[in-house]
Amino acid sequence: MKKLILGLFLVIMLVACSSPKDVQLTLSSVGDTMKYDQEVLSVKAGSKVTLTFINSAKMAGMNHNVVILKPKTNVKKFASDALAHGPSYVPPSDNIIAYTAMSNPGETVTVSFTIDKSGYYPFVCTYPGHATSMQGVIRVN
Ligand SMILES: [Cu+2]
Repeated sequence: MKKLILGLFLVIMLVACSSPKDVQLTLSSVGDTMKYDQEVLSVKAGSKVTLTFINSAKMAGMNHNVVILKPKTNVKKFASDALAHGPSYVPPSDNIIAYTAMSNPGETVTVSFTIDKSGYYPFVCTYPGHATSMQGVIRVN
């Protein structure tokens, strides 16, 4: 009986430690369009998120990134500020949570970050001309 309890205890500890706090998210662009394949991603607050972005374009000039912003950021204004900050197109801003490198067609880039507070965190591609159609939101709860 004691062994069984100890065994159960170990199983519970293992489950608790293989923490669901590490989360892998994968996002892609859609072919040669200025679109992400998902507009809503969901994670639990406090998760250590590794976001992999696959640039699935084949056409030259279809460069993309993923810039994750604080809730209620004015994305339109942020994207217009970004235009003056090539080649990364990431302007200095307190509203940035994290961002990937600017990817070339066929390239995969990753970024890791942790968000502790629940909310809706917009993400956007800041390559010139893309922000209007290339947006989404990370729902943190
Ligand atoms: Cu883009």
